Amino acid sequence: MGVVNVTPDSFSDGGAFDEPADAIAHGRRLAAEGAGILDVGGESTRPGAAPVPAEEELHRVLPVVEGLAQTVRVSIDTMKLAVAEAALDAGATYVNDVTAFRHDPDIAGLVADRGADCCLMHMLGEPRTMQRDPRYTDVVTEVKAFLAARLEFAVAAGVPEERVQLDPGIGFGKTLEHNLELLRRLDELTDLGRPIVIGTSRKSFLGRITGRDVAERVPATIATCVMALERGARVFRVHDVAEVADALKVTAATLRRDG
Ligand code: HH2
Repeated sequence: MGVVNVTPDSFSDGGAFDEPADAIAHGRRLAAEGAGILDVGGESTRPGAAPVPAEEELHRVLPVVEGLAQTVRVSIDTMKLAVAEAALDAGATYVNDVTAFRHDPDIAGLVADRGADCCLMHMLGEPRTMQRDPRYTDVVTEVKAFLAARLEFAVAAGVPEERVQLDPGIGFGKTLEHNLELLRRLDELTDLGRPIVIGTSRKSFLGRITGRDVAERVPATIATCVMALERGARVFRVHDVAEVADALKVTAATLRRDG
């Protein structure tokens, strides 16, 4: 899953693809590099990010979804019903909701009606405040129980289970230790029976360990993706598709030989 942020303030590529034509060209490049799906987002969820009104978010993402969906599978990264609906109308076929249908529970019915796929992600709190002293008794058990409950909610709203993917939400209301523990024990989430999505790309915990700035975190991102594949993750939400795709191909080929 390649990241196409159409935001002025995303933590790693904010402002890089403000013009629809630039974002479309970037998305096409990521698809050529091996992304099977492009995740288009118009609202940053970085810690402390300001919420964006639906009209502004729509204005940012719609031309990009339209421009990409003719040739590539497109996911809309949003927590808003109006944005999800317009993006599906414009050709997107997947809704990536970092609130797992809690912000706008009606997105579940929309996804069900349209036969779309979705990703439900764990987050403790909300982006504005989530990094203020997050606490868990056991982060993996709590994230797993949350994802099981949100899967149940989606299915009760009519979304077929096969359409749902689940994401532990690396960096969303988690300390460095919580992120590392989730990665180390990621295999425990595979009993949920749904594909696991993982988003570590260029995130700040990698900078904390390596001392690197955002643009220099590709090797660190690769290390996490390789470990996550080995522990059962199936979708990798990344900015640097070519580099990660090579690493995953080699990892997958090696694991196949093993088994
Ligand atoms: N991470 C970000 C945004 N959306 N969606 C899922 N499913 N999983 C993630 O880990 C995830 C996500 C944050 O990354 P980015 O889009 O690069 O930054 P920003 O939120 O600042 O736009």
